[in-house]
Amino acid sequence: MKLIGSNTSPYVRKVRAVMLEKKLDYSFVQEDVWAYNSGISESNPLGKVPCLIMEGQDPVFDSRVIVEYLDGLSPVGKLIPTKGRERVEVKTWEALADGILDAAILARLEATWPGRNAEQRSPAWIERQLIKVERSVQAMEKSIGDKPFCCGIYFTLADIATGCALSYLDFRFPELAWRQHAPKLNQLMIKLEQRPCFIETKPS
Ligand code: GSF
Repeated sequence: MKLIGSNTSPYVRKVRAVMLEKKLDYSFVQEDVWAYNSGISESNPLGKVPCLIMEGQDPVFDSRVIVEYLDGLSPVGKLIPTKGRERVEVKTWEALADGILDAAILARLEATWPGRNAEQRSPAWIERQLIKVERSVQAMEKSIGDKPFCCGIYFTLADIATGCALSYLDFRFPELAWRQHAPKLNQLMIKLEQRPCFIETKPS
């Protein structure tokens, strides 16, 4: 298996963390999707990473589809419950974590994408996205309560997705200081940061 991605993409990090938790072997092919000569669209017409390549099969994207596929490949370290309310809960946490990333990345691109000049950037749009981020972090804080992990006593994909999203905020939006406003999530994050799947995928 070949994973096309980058060290700094939080969606790619989620997939790499799942690979590590499930002890799956893969080769990591780094791709700068923002480079003018990027070849990513040959594998993913959306021009995005992560993208999973397996010989003789169509490429697989996006990160949610990839992690679901990987989790089904082996019973080792099951991360997504197979059915029922537990499954919906894990997938909803993942949707919220990915949604934080979608909003944060839209805000960042609005502020920094070199294809726009200063007059074309919209502070109102950036604010709209950052409100979503803050509201969602608060929703997570409320939802985790005193549970050791996002969905209860077991480590799941919800924790990986949440950890990747919160760590991205540390990396790109330190000024949001989310840890000060979400002490329970901070406790979770401290625990997650000690796991090899987070240590080995830290953005550089
Ligand atoms: C999002 C992937 C994505 O936006 C997923 O895989 O979960 N829903 C998708 N990837 C970014 C890299 S990053 O910001 O993490 C990407 O490839 N962007 C290139 C572009 O042209 O938007």
